[in-house]
Amino acid sequence: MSEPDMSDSEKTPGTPDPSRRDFLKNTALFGATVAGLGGGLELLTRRPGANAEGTEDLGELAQGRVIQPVGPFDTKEKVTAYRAMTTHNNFYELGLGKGDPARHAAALHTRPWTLRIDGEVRKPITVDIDTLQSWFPLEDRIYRMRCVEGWSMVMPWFGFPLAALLRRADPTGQAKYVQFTAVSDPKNLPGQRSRVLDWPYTEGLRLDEALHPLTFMAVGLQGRALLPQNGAPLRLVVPWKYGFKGIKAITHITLTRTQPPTSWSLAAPGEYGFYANVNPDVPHPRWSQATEQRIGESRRRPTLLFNGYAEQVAGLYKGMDLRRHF
Ligand SMILES: Nc1nc2c(c(=O)[nH]1)N[C@H]1C(S)=C(S)[C@@H](COP(=O)(O)O)O[C@H]1N2
Ligand SMILES: [Mo]
Repeated sequence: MSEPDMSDSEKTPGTPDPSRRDFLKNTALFGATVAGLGGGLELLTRRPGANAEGTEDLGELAQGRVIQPVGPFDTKEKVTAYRAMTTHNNFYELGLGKGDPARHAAALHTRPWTLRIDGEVRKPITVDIDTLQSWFPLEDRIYRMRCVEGWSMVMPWFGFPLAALLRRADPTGQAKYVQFTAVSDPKNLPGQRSRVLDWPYTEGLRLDEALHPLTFMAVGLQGRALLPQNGAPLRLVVPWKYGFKGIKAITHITLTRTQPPTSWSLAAPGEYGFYANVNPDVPHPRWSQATEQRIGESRRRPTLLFNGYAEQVAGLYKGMDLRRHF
């Protein structure tokens, strides 16, 4: 990964035209009321314009709905503009440039989609994505998101805690880690024809990290179905870690006894560790991590330990040398 191209932050648009608000109100879903109601996501994914191919005009539709910080984990910081969240992306399967994932969104075929959960579990799962979404009450989570390259956003995810899914598979006493694997479709995904990474993209967490209540599976963003560029139809969100841990387009989850390999630490072990906890005091070998560019802001801001979630997660790393386990 390279340092950010700051010209991208110039593309962040302002607030959408208020005259569109009523239209948006009438067509978009309100997550708080959807939570717990079966079929909510079905509506969400079938809403015209919110198709999985990402062919809609994002400028026109701008925002799905205004998400209010109501939950205990929600940040009250200003949510990043929807257009920026959906046009400034890292998703190497769809290309290396920040604008490539949105441009090549149609290359990611998100239906049909099957998720498999196996390994150290008593109840392996093979499930269609639409069925999976109906299993859980869906909730909003407004999280800070910090890329290892030095830029950040505030993103209003919609989905369910990973812990709820893992409990359903009933991990054995031997399970210590969780490995995630992303889509493999070299025929259609332009990035998978290049050798930048060893495909498919893979990531991992320690089981206690995976079960932490902050760890989230997103199926939506700002009240709308996740677009391909953001990792449709299912992506991981671990807000206290660098963004590359948040693997997109997941097809396989396997619980393991030993620490799984991860794409970026295989590609550059000296630069990207397994833990990847956001830490202003542990520089990347090629740049400082002390500050970050919040997309849409003019000035860099200080980076926070564990991306501001230290109170919730510092206990997971008690006694660990965070410089060694970067
Ligand atoms: N499958 C896959 N997941 C991925 C990536 C990728 O290249 N492939 N990039 C990661 C990186 S580096 C970041 S910063 C985040 C970006 O998420 P966003 O584009 O939704 O902001 O996705 C992560 N998940
Ligand atoms: Mo990233």
